[in-house]
Amino acid sequence: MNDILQKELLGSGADIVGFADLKGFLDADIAHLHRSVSIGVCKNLNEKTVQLLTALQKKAVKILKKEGCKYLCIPPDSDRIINTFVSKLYPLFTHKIAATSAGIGWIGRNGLLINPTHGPRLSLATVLTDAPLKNGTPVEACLCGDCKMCIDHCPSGAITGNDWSRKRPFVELVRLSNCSTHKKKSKPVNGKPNCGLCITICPYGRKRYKNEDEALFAII
Ligand code: B12
Repeated sequence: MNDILQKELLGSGADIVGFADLKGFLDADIAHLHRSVSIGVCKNLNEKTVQLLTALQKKAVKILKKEGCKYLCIPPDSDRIINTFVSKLYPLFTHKIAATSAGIGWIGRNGLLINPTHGPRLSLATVLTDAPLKNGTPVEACLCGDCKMCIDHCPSGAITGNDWSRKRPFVELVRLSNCSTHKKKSKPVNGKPNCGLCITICPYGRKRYKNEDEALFAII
């Protein structure tokens, strides 16, 4: 079933698809759905991207349903769908757990999933299921090496410099109050607070800007 899902999702706009077994990492009420399909699109997280990810989840569900499998779609994001049943689902599960477990990437110093090709530019969604999927190989540790660009350029000093690993997955990477306070002060995008410098500056997957100076010049 991996191949069918992969072909359908990649052919419908996904940039990456991965599979994992999350046995032992899920709350009791969803523990029976311990296989995951991670879907990534290399696009900024905005309403259009959320729509695309939701459509891709529906494509996956169609295939899983046809095979008689159970499923649960974890919504891509939270605040764009306030007061719906779906908005209550996102805290159940964070997409990064499925993505690192599927081998899609590691958690970088900027707190984001980093894929070698797309860098931190993937927006993510997950479908949990009981389907008999083959798993990818989990990524065990941060592969940012000596790079400190996101630490040096974060305008709110939010990035702690700690390294993520599967053994210490919840070590503090980003001081969330610094990040949120700065985002509220910065120029809104589509009416929402935004920053994203820790994405733009990351050398992994940086296509638009050739180097650090060019990326910074575009932001300031
Ligand atoms: C709430 C939220 C926020 C909050 C708080 C973030 C937080 N860390 O708590 C705020 C508003 C600050 C925020 C900011 C941003 N967010 Co946000 N956010 C979310 C949301 C809705 C829930 C995250 C959550 O519950 N976090 C709780 C903490 C504990 O978990 P976590 O940091 O997400 O992930 C940890 C675990 O997954 C763990 N882990 C990883 N692998 C494994 C494996 C195992 C076995 C285990 C046990 C654990 C583990 O390591 C991670 C780091 O500690 C998710 C969507 C979702 N459901 O995942 C998007 C999400 C995390 N956000 C996202 C994005 C893009 C952003 C912004 C870039 C938006 C912007 N343009 O500014 C910034 C990034 C700031 C930064 N550098 O972190 C993307 C990240 C994509 C990526 N490539 O990583 C997500 C996944 C949304 C999406 N659908 O793509 N966000």
